[in-house]
Amino acid sequence: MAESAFKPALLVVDLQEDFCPPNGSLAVNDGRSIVPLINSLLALPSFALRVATKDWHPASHTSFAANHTGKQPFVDTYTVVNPFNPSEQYETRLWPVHCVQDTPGAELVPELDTSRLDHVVTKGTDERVEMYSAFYDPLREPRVSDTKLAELLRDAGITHVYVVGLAGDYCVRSTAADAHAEGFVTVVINEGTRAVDPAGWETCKTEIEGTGVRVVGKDSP
Ligand code: VGL
Ligand code: ZN
Repeated sequence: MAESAFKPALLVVDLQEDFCPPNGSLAVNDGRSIVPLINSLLALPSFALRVATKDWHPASHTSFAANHTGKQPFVDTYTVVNPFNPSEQYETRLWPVHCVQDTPGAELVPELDTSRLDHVVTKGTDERVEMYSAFYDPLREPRVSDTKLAELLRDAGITHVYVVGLAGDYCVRSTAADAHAEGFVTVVINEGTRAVDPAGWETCKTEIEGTGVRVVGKDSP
């Protein structure tokens, strides 16, 4: 019988200063506490590929409340419109200014063992569209931005993708959903992530599992 292939990649999502206490503009509760576990994972010989992503916005990015008159971060939403197809639209949450390209807040946290990384992928670089997923933005008709992460993983022969980083309920969730949709067996490591909305994390995990992604951790082996 043919052995089933197992060539895993580790994806470290947006482990950047602006998502971490104490100074991050969009600090996720306890966000920095996941770094030791992630460094241990990065050191495992098991992974065939180790990729980090960086949220990497121009100052003019449409997801910043400050770029919409009278709108409040965390509270208000706005409509993203596909620049190539104005009939494709969706509502999404507005954020404080964060991860502006080439600013200290956009740096990977210094504790992260970046020497283990094979690639760093930047995302959210198009000012016109929100992009939580490390693969592409949610606009599909036609697609607006694509990091080519799927090709990177496929070219390396990756079969399984393990996702950690920030934030569990936004970029980790969207990245994992797209990894699964791209045909990779996809696993989110519960202890390797933290949520913007911790009270909603249990529900969010159930929703993530509903997309075909597994969430594993000490309490759910
Ligand atoms: C993220 C909100 C805005 C994330 C990025 O990395 O989860 N969340 N931009
Ligand atoms: Zn962002």
